[in-house]
Amino acid sequence: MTATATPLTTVSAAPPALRWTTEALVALFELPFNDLLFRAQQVHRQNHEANAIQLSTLLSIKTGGCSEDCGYCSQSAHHGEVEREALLEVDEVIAAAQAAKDKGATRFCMGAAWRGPKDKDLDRVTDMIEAVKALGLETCVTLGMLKQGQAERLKAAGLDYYNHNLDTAPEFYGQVITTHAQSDRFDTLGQVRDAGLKVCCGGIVGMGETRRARAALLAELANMSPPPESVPINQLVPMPGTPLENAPPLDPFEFVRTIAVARISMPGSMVRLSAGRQEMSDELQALCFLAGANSIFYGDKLLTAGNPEADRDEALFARLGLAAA
Ligand code: SAM
Ligand code: DTB
Ligand code: SF4
Repeated sequence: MTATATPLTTVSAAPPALRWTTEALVALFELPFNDLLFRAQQVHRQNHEANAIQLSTLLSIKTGGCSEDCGYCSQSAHHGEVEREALLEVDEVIAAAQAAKDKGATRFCMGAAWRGPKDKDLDRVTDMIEAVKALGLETCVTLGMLKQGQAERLKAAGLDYYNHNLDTAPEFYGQVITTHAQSDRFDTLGQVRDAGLKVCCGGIVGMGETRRARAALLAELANMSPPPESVPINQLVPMPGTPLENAPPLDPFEFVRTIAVARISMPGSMVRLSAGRQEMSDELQALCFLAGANSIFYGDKLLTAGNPEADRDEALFARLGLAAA
């Protein structure tokens, strides 16, 4: 196949939006590895500092017992095996955020195992956001699907980013999640945008999806108008007890290709090398940075899964001449 990968331009009110077809992104995936990485590096350097990495630290503020049946998630009541924990106290969150700041993180991301928050839950979450913001950190929350008015409440509390992933291609979504539809995710993303929040939206690879499905997910993300400011690319962490516990591992080069295609199709976005880093070698992570990843989750825990120790990341950054941004 010839690998032209030129985006289509839609006819609409100015400015014209760039649209990527799944086929164009499949063509990028099919380039020789070196050609793909060269293109990704060019786009990366035209749009970002070449050696800067943004650091976000995660905290699970409410763990387990979620009503949804996402096949990858340890926190689903349908199959998850993690110990449930009620919503944390604001003081516990402040302590964790201060520790993250002291280690060098610039953004603090709070995640809750909810289908969506109740208005009453948001009272405490907005207190958390105000307190974390007051420490001088950027704030991000991921709370599930939002109801009318909730995004505005989060914005008023000082929230910078809302994370809500599309997770996988539309054609694969129903094989992984049955308790909500991808269209529900778009509804929430629309509310987040309308409230003036920045969008963090990405997905998971390594769930047994095809290359075309990976390209279709990236096309959905790249065609959002505007594209998400932050795009987390998670490699499936196979969690015990979940339906995807035994998913066959993805070829590491295919993961690097996914990062490169995300970089090329979303030039201005921060692309985050997200879950799965603990299982990756330093060399594989270096290839991901070369492919255009310029953000990571930093700190020894994701939500329930492990993540590399800060010391290991600092040593890797020093060896690669990368600087925290
Ligand atoms: N409940 C909210 C939701 O689903 O949006 C927020 C928390 S949920 C755990 C946040 C994201 O974590 C999911 O959208 C998914 O992309 C990612 N995730 C969850 N489990 C994962 C796993 N085992 N491996 C990789 N990513 C995972
Ligand atoms: C995202 O895309 N990845 C993060 C964050 N957004 C909330 C979560 C990864 C979760 C990995 C599995 C776990 O820790 O349970
Ligand atoms: Fe619940 Fe989010 Fe896990 Fe799905 S990914 S089961 S919505 S916590």
